[in-house]
Amino acid sequence: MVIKMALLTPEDLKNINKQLQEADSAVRRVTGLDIKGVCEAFYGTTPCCEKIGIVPITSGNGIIGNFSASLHAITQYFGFDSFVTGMPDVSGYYEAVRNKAEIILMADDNTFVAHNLKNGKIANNQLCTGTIYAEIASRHLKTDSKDVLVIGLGKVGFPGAAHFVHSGFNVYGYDADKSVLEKTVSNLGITPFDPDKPRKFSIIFEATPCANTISEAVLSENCVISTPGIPCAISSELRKKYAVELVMEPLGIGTASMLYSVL
Ligand code: NAI
Ligand code: PYL
Ligand code: MG
Repeated sequence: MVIKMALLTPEDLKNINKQLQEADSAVRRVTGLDIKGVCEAFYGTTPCCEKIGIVPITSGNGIIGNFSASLHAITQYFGFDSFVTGMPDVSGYYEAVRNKAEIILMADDNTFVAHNLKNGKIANNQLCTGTIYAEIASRHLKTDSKDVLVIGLGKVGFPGAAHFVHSGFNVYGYDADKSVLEKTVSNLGITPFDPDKPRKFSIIFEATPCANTISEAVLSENCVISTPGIPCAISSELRKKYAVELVMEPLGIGTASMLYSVL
């Protein structure tokens, strides 16, 4: 069975440096640490001049404009030495290893990996993205509440929900697919959230490929919404009305999480 993944567009990745800087500021306001700081604290690792080879992959839907260039910009932003190979696919992989890459970054339509060739560790983007966005939200400095709403329990949302559970949060979960919700309730022991009986949350995590999945009824003033989901889960009107602190960025936070996890 082929598992389909929501694909980025070149448009999503426009001005990636600016998007990263804004996300870094939001993460600092929420947690007191920047993205790097959260990754270092969570994984207990620090980079040590690792060289990263980024390999464009042409299979399936093929090259996404700005994807490799964005990974180059992201890895440089976090202080890594990195390069994009001239050739794609297996030839690119060969080129990366010949040019002394220690970590390989590459993605097809279903799987985006970071593979550390020195220590053998390998990271998956969906797992690392869900985990780090949950970790950021769980560090929200301005709330004592241990209740969190998770919307979207798929490949990114499930590990996010699992991370909240393992960190001692009371997790309320919702997925538009009833069978996914039931499976997650049974696997993680979370509480199913009923949109017809809403309540307010100060921490919300969202991982769906849909817009406007967060209704006004669940928002509290100054709540944190940590969301890798694209497009944005909340309208700009609601965001302003409730002074929502939004942590959202299309590629860099998840990539940082992958890299720190394989160091
Ligand atoms: P997935 O397809 O595995 O899971 C999405 C889940 O959302 C599904 O279970 C689906 O039933 C549910 N869903 C859809 N519409 C919903 C709605 N209106 N309300 C509640 N649940 C709804 O997708 P995956 O891989 O978990 O990705 C989720 C999103 O995260 C996508 O937009 C993807 O592009 C994005 N993503 C972002 C990354 C980043 O670094 N910012 C990294 C990886 C993925
Ligand atoms: C990693 C992202 C986050 C959301 N969706 C995921 C996605 O778009 N994956 C596909 C990546 C394909 C890259 C393409 C290239 O340009 O090398 N094969
Ligand atoms: Mg990201």
